[in-house]
Amino acid sequence: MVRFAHLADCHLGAFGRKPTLREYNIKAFEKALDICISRGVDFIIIAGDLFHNPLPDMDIVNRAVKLLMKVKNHGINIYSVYGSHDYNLASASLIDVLESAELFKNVVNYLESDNRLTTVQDPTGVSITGLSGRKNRLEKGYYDQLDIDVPEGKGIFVFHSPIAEMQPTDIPEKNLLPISFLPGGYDYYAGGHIHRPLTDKKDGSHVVYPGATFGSSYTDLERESKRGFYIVDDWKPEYVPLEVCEITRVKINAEGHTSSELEDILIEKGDNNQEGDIILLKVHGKLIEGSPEDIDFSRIIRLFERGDDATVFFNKNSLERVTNDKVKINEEREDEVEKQVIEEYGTPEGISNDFAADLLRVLKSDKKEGETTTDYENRIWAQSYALIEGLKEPQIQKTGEKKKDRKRQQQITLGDYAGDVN
Ligand SMILES: [Mn+2]
Repeated sequence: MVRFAHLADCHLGAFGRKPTLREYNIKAFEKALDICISRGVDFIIIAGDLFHNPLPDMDIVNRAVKLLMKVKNHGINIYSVYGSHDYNLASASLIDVLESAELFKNVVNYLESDNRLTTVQDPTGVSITGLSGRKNRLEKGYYDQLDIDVPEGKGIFVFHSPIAEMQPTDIPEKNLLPISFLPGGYDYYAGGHIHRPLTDKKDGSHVVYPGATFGSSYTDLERESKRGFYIVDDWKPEYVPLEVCEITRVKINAEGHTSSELEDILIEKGDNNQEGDIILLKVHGKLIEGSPEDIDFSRIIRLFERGDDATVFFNKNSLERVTNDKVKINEEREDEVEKQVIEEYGTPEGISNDFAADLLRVLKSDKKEGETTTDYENRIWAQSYALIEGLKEPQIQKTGEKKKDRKRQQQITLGDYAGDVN
């Protein structure tokens, strides 16, 4: 009777800007491997995205190598495919280095010349093969014309792609693969990529996503309630939850309150809250008077942090200011409408209406076709700063230092919400 573990989407090194979360993430991985050892699994499958980046921090690499070494010393083999995050087109990924060190085996043996996929055999006799996930679903072409040696004995197919029939509707994803793309004849399909535990069947065999061991983004923490992996005993998958910290959601509705009332509510909540290692603090709704800018949010975040006891993710994206219904719009062209609204509301001292209109134009520009998120963010920053430099405001001008600091802070905020890709 074969017993194996199926993990995916560990994203080691994720939350690079929040050290406590990066630590929870690797702790979850460590816990998973410890459970695998204590449950006496024959082998472990990691279905992609072991690391968050192809070339992670050496500190994370060092930790991961020690953990993988521990598993190897217990005589447990690890089999893996690339995820969309650990694939590096330009050069070798860390995954390749770890494979060379025989810490695990990449099961993808794909001969591009004849689209042939061969298998690796574990000492238990189980055959394992698979295909890696690629950014933008580039792997789809491989599935299209796959020629595969279906194993005679028991076999596992490992993949890192979203299956259309299983993709949850609340997780946005493009380029899904139909379940029919998976080659037939296997006893278990070990999936990765979707950060939520899901099971389905293909020709009577289980098709499984274990979800993330911890998660890799703010969205994962907020949207997903389950973190863990599967242990498959005699081909029956059993979900093993991983709990390394307490995640607390605090949701505050600003509806019907003034900005100063909202500030009092938040201070009281922050003062009294004793729960949570991670706090997802969300403020939403429409103020009846005042503006979000009146509120000292950094003080409130510090209260929720209780010294260094908790890590706070603060989201006020859906908090709305009081709107002034009196602006009458006579224009039809978008830029004219904006110009009129800016004139009506006015701008802070030292900021001209033209500057406000120019900055608005830069900030709302869309990502261009083929532009990466990083390039897009860099372009918006460069254009915004070019405008700000042009202001010639003394307090902005003198500040090489301050500017850098501000940029860093902004990037932290962006980083928390950007890159919510699986
Ligand atoms: Mn992933």
